[in-house]
Amino acid sequence: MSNVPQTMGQQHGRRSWAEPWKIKMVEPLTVTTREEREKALVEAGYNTFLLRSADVYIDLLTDSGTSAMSDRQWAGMMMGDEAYAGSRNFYHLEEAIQKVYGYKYIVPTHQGRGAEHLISQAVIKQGQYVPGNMYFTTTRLHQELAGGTFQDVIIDEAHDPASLLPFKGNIDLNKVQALIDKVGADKIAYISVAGTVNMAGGQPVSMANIKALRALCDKYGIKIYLDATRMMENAFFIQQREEGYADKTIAEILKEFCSYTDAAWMSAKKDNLVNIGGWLAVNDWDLFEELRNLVVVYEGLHTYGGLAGRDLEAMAIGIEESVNDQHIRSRIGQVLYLGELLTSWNIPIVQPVGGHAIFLDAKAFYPHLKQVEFPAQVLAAELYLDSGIRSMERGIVSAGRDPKTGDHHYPKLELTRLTIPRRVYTQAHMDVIAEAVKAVYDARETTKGLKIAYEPKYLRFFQARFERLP
Ligand code: PM9
Repeated sequence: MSNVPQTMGQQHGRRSWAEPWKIKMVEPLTVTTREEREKALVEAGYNTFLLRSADVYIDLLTDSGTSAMSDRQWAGMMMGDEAYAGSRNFYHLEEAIQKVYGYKYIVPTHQGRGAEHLISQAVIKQGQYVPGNMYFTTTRLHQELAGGTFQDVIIDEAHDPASLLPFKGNIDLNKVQALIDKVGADKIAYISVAGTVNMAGGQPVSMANIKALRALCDKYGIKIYLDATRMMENAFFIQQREEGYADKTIAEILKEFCSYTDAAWMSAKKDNLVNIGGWLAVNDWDLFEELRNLVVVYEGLHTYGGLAGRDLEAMAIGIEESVNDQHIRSRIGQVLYLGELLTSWNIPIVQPVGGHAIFLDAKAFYPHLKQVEFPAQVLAAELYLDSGIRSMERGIVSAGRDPKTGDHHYPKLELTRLTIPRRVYTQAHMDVIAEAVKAVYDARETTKGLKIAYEPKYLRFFQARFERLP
């Protein structure tokens, strides 16, 4: 672990980091009583996605679309060119993506899953495999809906919350080679690489790993497509942990990483600091033509992709802000601060702390609960009851069912995610969150499980309802 800096201040002696911004506008928070929260939770079927945000105190459901925009971004919103075609904001966005990520051709989409839908439909043929470094809910579903079969090729350590490897998002090249040997390169649609890996705890992929994957794929003519949703955060971990990158900027690292891939899709609602937006970026003209054609069917014209001109402008400015070293340093610094506090109280969390969230290890919280009693869903409910803090289940409920057998997928990781929105909460909020988690941990032995009362067909974690077991 010695090469994994957990305390940002350590690198600079006693000098701490601080947010590279000051607060200009505030939004009051709601404080509720336990009785009110009991009622709200039952009404929401013990699913934090079904709570009204007015009943939430600190909202750690997601870092998606929840960032605070800067004054420059808000000013950019006023410069929205709402022409149906050829809005100047599109060209600004195109330039920003080309400059920062380095890809040639850009297609905007309304958010990440819009981009996932288009690329999956464009390139996956019925019966092909899509190897990836752990599944993500919407990504895998779009790959399956396009006729593909997802195959997990992440290193084994990613499934172990206690493993301290610095790059737990890495792809196991032996697993990729074994799949090529078994099914043949033609049966592989592309390699789906996410940086960082959300479901593994926000764990990064190293530069050495993506380079080695590139070399392997070149041997067989296989494409690498990148889920760039939290790639800025991945670049930060490379800067901090990988030999040879300490003196490089986030911008340099990001561009080098992307250069080993053929295309990317993006949920701009995360790294790019906007409340809505997404994009696809590719280097191949033929694929671009196909995507540019598909986007008009499902999202909107290729110069707006389902977004308003003002949203495109906010995204263009957000991209430039998000690649700033001081921004990333303070963003991840806040996550590490919370992680260190919980670790110092021996609360079981995924280690090392990842980029966007703290992932509580619900199996270790509630060893008396079976996985089908939904320990991570229980933990999210208990945390809300204790303090009005909203988190998200990332375990068996999120994993869904095997489309062939209909049985639950049983992921090794049964986690509850405390996701930190960008530029929104202060260090004092982090202390309050840590103390609430401690209170729930102290009461863990008497906590009961849940059973499913209603289950929707797709992405069940969003809308499923639960009841308490006796
Ligand atoms: N991630 C998250 O909270 C939003 C909703 S939960 C499904 O973590 C990755 C790595 C994501 C992601 C969304 C998407 C989809 C793609 N890749 O939500 O459609 O973390 O913009 O992006 C969520 P959209």
